[in-house]
Formats: sequence, C-alpha cells, structure tokens
Amino acid sequence: MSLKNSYLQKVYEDVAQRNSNESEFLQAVEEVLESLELVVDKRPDLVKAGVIDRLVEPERLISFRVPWVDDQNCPKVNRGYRVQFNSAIGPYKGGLRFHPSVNASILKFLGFEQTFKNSLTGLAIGGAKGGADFDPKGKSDAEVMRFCQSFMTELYRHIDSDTDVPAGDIGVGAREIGYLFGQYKRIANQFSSVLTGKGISYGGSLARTEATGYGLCYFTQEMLEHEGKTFAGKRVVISGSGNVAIYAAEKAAALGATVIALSDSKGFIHDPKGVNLALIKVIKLENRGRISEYVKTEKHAEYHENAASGGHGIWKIKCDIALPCATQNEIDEDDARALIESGCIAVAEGANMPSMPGAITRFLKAGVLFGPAKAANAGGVATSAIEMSQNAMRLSWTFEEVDAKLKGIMVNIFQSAQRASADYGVPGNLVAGANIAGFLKVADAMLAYGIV
Ligand code: NDP
Ligand code: 2IT
Repeated sequence: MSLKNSYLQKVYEDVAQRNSNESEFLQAVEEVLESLELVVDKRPDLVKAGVIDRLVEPERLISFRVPWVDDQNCPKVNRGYRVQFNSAIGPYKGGLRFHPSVNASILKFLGFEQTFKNSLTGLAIGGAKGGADFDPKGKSDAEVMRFCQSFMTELYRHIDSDTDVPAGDIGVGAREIGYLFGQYKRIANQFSSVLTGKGISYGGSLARTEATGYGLCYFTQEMLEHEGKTFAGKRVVISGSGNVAIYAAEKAAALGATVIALSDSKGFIHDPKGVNLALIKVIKLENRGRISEYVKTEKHAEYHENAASGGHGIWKIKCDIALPCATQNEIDEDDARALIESGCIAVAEGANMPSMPGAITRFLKAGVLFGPAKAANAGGVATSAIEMSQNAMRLSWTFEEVDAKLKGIMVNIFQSAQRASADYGVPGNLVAGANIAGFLKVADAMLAYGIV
C-alpha cells in the first residue's frame, strides 16, 4: 500500500479486511484514496462526517439465481447481480455485464468507478453496475432471450426510472437490452426509462450506440489540443472490437487518424494501411464472429493469436495514440514501457480500469498524455442520461443535437479534471483531477444528508 495519510491508510485497511478476496475492487479503491491524499487535509469536515468511510461501502449488493433452459431443454443456472453503489446525486445508473468472469469484485470495482464517472458528467446520476456470469458467446438468440427474461424477472423489483437505470456493458448490447426491456415492460406494466441503450423505435436515443467511442475521441482530442496536437496523421492502436472500440475507431478515422490495429479476446489484427471498419462491423457486430476472419478478405493485414498470457501483444505495435477499449487490466507495466519506447504520445481509456497501477505510473512519469477511464469513457453514460431526459419529456432529439451535447460534456469533463489537478497541486495529472472532481460533488451531497 502506497498511502501516506494515516486516516486513509485506516480506511483502506478496513476495506481490504472486509473485501479480502476482491482484488479488482481493492485496486479501484486504492487509486481513488491515493488521489484523496490531496484533499483530506483541506476538507476535515468530510473526514469528520465519515464520508470516505461510507463511500467505499456499496449502499446495496443484490445477488440472485438466474435459472433458464437451453436449446436442448437442459436447465442451467447462472448468478445475477446488481451493485447499487451510491445514490447521493441521482438514481443508481450503470451498465450490465454478461461475461463468464463476472463476480462481486469486478462489479464492485465497476460500480465504485461509475459513481465518480457519473458525477464528472455533471448530470444527476448515481453509481451502479450489474450483470451475470453468463457467456452469450455461442448461444442462440432464443437462449439469450430466455436468459434475459429470467434475469429481468428477478431484477425488475429492484429497479425503476427514479431508482436504478441499468444499460449495456460487455456482452450486453442492443439485442440483450431489447429482451430485458420487453420483459420489464411486461412484468411491471410500465413503459418507462428503466433501461438505456434502447432501440430507437422504443425510446432509445440517437447516438447512444456511438457515444462511448465518439466521446472517448472527443476527450482525447481535447487532451491533444491542450498540447497543440491533433489526431490528424496519427497511428492509433485500439484494443477490443466491440461497441466502444468500433465507434472509437470510426471517430478517430473521421478526425484524420489511421487506426492500424484492433483485437478481440482471441487475438489482434495489424493493418498498417488502416483497418477496413465496414468489414469489422460485419464480422463482429452482424455475424458475432472472430476478428481473425478479417485477414481472409484483407490479405495484406496480419492476424496474431494471443499468447497464453493474454491479449497484450497489441501494445507492442508502434503507434502514436493507444485507446484500450476491451477490458480491465489489459495494459501492464511492460506494455506501458513498450508504448512509451515506441513514441506513443497519448493513452485514453475507453474500457474501465484497463491500465494496471504500475502502467499508469509509467505513463505519468514519461509525460504521456493520459486520459483515465472515469473521465475519458464517460460519454456513454452521459448519453444514457440524455436518453432518460428525452424519455421523461416524451420527445427525441436528432443525432446532431445529441452528438453536440455529448461533445460539450466531454470538453467539460476534461476541463473539470484539468482544473482540479491544478487546484490540488498536480497540474496535468488527470487521474488525480478526475478522481477529485468526481469525488467532491458526491461528497458534498453526502455531507448535506447527515449520516445516511
Ligand atoms: P463489447 O462486449 O461490445 O466488446 C468487448 C470487446 O472486448 C470484444 O471485442 C471482446 O472480445 C473484448 N473482450 C472482452 N473481454 C475480454 C477479455 N477478458 N480479454 C480480452 N478481450 C476481451 O463491450 P463494450 O465495447 O461495451 O465494452 C468494452 C469496455 O468498455 C469494457 O471495459 C466496458 O466496461 C467499457 N465501457 C463500456 C461502455 C458502453 O457504453 N458499452 C461505456 C463505458 C465503458 P470478444 O469479441 O472476443 O468477446
Ligand atoms: O461503464 C459504463 O459507463 C457503461 N457501461 C455505460 C453505463 C450506462 O448506464 O450507460
């Protein structure tokens, strides 16, 4: 533990004792507490009211059985969760992840981070995350439908448009949101904004699909422009080839960059001429296939299978900008060293917590522009909140209107993080800046409520 302040050390020790097997959650908490070292001496009122002690404990953690029947009529059981982390500044809000790795530690880290991210958007949304250890890969649409219906049959009693509003994350996209919303509407007999990322024909917002990836590029653009640089002519490496990665690639290319690599959980493609994104969309979004199929059409490109140690090979490709958009802890210290040595000038996190602590330290020390997830990928949830507003008003804005709001929000987030970093004595350190700016709004609300 690298914390120096004795109060924060005690907070961390208590969290570590209470959640001893939850490495991802502890990693996320430690990073935020490190940033709060710059705050606690200036804000004894928050310490006295135990705000930080309360903030590191989720308000509610729900776990439930999800029974369903596969296409062979065989009963299956998964574990479903919803972590309602913090509702100080608005209804709980955050995605659902369906992936075999899902457990309480991963969802608690995601719910904790979501609390600060949502605060940074400037909108009235609290923090949550949920999901199940269900693997949608290789399942038929009918199996996914039955799973989603069973999942919602339990979840519906814990959510509502003014209580908790889930959305997508890894393994939960338009198809799953459709099945989940259909079941909610049927059981609750309510057509409300209880989920975001909905289809356009039933209350979804234009530009929500693109929002996380586009928002990541708007944030990165702002970070670059602050240093007199732009995307134009830069080589960009992006990990993942899901919702976030694909729309990050689309916007980076529109801003004049060349996206030279993308990946999935099995391996990565390297296409120095610039990836053919229309082909990637067909392979990954339409066919739910493997990225390896790319080189069957684009024969000049290379495909590399992941080594047994995971998907790190992509970070050895020489690039100017790296956008990790797959999953947590996908950039370790060695990857960071390789990126720095290859001359990479900016790293912005589309995924949640993709960089390990040692990697972040290296980026900051080397002067690489670093956009932390809580700030850089907040465009998705911000546009979810915009979807909620449209639903509440029972009207819808155009793509251009939503995109303009998204851009404004990303610029504001950059400025808030930049300002907080300067105010607290670490100018340009957006990790500390984002953590502090996100924290202060939530903390002040918690202070106002007394001990709750
Ligand atoms: P998708 O399911 O659409 O895509 C995930 C991509 O990452 C896929 O290419 C997948 O490969 C790859 N991937 C997933 N898990 C692993 C793993 N353990 N190892 C290697 N590769 C993996 O998810 P999203 O694009 O929505 O989410 C990506 C990241 O962005 C996540 O960290 C998520 O929390 C974060 N995020 C998402 C937001 C959203 O609005 N959707 C908003 C903010 C952050 P394969 O195709 O083989 O499964
Ligand atoms: O990590 C995230 O911010 C998301 N998965 C999006 C959450 C949302 O409610 O849109």
